[in-house]
Amino acid sequence: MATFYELARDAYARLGVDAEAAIDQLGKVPISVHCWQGDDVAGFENTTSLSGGGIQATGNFPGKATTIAQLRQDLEKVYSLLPGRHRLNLHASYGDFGGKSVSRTDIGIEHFQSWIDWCKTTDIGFDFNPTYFAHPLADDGFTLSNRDRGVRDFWIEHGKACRRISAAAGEQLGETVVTNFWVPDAYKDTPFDRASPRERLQASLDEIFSDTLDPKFTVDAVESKLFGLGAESYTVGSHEFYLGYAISRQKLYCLDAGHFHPTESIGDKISSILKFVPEMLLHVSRGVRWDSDHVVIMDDQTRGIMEEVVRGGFLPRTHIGLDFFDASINRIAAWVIGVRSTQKCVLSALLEPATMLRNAEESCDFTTRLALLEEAKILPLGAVWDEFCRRNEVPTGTDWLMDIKDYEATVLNSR
Ligand code: RNT
Ligand code: ZN
Repeated sequence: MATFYELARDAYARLGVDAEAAIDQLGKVPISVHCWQGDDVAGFENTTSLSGGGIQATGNFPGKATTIAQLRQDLEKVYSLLPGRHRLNLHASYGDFGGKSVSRTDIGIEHFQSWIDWCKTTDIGFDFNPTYFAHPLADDGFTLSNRDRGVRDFWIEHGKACRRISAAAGEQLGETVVTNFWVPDAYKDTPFDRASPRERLQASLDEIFSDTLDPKFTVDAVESKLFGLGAESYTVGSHEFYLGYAISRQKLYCLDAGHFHPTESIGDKISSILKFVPEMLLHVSRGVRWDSDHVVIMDDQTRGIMEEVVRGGFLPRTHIGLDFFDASINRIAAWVIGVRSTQKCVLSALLEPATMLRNAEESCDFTTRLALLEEAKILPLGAVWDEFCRRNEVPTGTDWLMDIKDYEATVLNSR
């Protein structure tokens, strides 16, 4: 008797889709798993400053990681439940500082060596982020665009230090590290002068990037934002600012799904952005009414993003990272749901009847196009997903949940 997967494979084949090829391709798409879901964006610096820029996890689910060892233990659990080889996306505030307080301008590869070693032994990739929040010098809401030269210099030094760490990590791992720059700089209320902070942000970024580093080891991304809590009226690093910056400096543009007007279609931006920048970083997130950073699910927005990436042939130029933080549910399950849902969206895009759709559109047969697009939504994606999990020797369906419930009872509840 044919298996579910074999029946599904045949159903796809009838629409000209090669399910085997989709499985192979999906296995080559790494997801950069964000460290900050594990501890509500706290980090290991023992700072008392607020996150700033509107990033704050809500909820108090028991058992959050409070040490590096616990965070690694949680991440290992996550990776063990994910099909494929993935990456770690680490913030600079998560360094291994050995209980010492190290200025963000003085961080070096030595503070991240244990993370890099851990990535090596667990066979995962590494990405990095300077931390421009949760610091006394970010408390007035401005970092790289601060009107105070001394404050700007501090944050410029931090950016430079982070890029050096990325380059060293990339060299050690033999893989390119993406360094993503996001700054919270913004005003709560309507500013009079919108231009000067942007001039200062541009100059600061130029200074940071003036150090030439080997792009084999690290590349830089810049992340735009519309607004945050307490930063409602004006964000220095807006979409237009960073799009212009990324194009003129040939940097990666980082598109965070929560950083636009709620009704804006993020997917639609991709083919335009990639016309003019070399590569793109995605922060896959889910805004509910605002940039709320809910756990990623298989929704229209995320599917639309992945469809655009796949249809345009942009996978080789797209780095996929996650950006959400929910402390109201089991944090490890949140990670697993977010990554697996992102992968399902990629798979669903890889399984579209692309040739038939393209032909219909080319011949102006929009009736067939609509019919096919509707049919594609109910094709047996789940059977292909389960097969992908099976081949990667990770749980299928919701079997991973039992594992996490067990981890919750034995590990999380005894923290
Ligand atoms: C904030 C940005 C940024 C952060 C992380 C922690 O709105 O999305 O990417 O979430 O750097
Ligand atoms: Zn983001």
